Amino acid sequence: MIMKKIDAILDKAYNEQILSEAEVKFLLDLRDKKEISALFLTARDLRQRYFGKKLFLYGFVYFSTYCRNECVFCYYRASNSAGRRYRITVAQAVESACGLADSGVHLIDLTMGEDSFFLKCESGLKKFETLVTQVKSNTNLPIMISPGLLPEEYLTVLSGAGADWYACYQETHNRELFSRLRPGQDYDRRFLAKQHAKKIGLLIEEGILTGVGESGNDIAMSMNNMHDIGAQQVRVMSFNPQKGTPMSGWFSPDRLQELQIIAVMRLIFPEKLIPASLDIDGVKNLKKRLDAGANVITSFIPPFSGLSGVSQIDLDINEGNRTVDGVLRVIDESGLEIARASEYLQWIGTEKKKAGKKNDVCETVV
Ligand code: SAM
Ligand code: MD0
Ligand code: SF4
Repeated sequence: MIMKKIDAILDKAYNEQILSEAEVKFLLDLRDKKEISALFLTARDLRQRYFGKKLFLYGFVYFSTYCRNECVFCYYRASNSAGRRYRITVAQAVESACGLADSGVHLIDLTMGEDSFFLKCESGLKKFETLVTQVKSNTNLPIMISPGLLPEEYLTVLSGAGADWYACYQETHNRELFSRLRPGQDYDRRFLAKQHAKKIGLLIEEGILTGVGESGNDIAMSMNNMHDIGAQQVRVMSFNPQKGTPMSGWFSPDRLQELQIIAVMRLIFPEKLIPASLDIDGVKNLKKRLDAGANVITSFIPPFSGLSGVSQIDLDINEGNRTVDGVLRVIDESGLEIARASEYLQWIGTEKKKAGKKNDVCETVV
């Protein structure tokens, strides 16, 4: 009986019909192994339809770990004296990014805490702009920026400097939970920044955390919001408790929850990018994330570069497991292969064109 219901919903998803909120919640609530396997299989089928066996890889350069914010889940929140702080130079960022480019990644993700050094004044913007220009011209790769909330002027300048993506995760689309997770931050400003980025031609990534007190309803609501904002990349990360933070005593959730969210995202957004992040468990569980339908591996970090992760500050980095060579076996075991650089460029080129056309239509209507 229940298998019939599951099959009906999965058939609907396979035929790319819109799933209702109740159906999304039903899939997220599955607990039986066989039933969950059916969900993952459909997710892989849909990934195959749009991406074949091809996987994209993202290098991660956390260039400043200083932050003015107090997100309760984050190791780098301003008041965490345990937090490992550094701000690298443009030359150091270029060196790490070039190493990542040589290793075969398709994109460089330039990430920082909300560091006042870059956000405070005109000279900060100039430095950020130089960083983007230099990393782009030296690696010849697409660039994602993940600097937290940025004013519109910054987005315009950094897009002009060559940034292709703006990543800024809401974490949840439940406003009350947002204000507990990101105290003192404005829900709307964070969401509007992404909308603005999209309007000026940047690709955007939206994301949620799981294991932070969200309900099934909240997750379903996030899927709707991700759909409405038209994010080209959508992610979920399992919460990892961090030393010295208000959530240090919380548990990290069972990974099945994240895997089911990845799979449901694939059903709802079959043609979008969905990461399997090395920043949650290192290389462990990477295969499970790929088996659930992810098609990007993120958070490659060069060993002994002094650079940190976010949720796992050092796990697997110096062991070389967060390198392209370190994950080859898993990619192979998953029956997948690394896409050519030109295939990634083609994907983002097509998405930018689609977004440009939609923006044109919106402007005509307005
Ligand atoms: N400072 C920028 C910002 O907050 O948008 C960029 C940093 S971004 C890499 C930080 C993201 O990592 C958060 O948005 C959150 O989704 C994730 N993250 C941070 N701390 C985490 C934790 N303890 N467990 C899991 N994910 C975490
Ligand atoms: C990751 N550590 O991909 C990175 C980071 C920011 N755009 C991404 C959270 O997991
Ligand atoms: Fe700062 Fe980003 Fe961490 Fe929040 S998640 S404390 S904005 S680095």
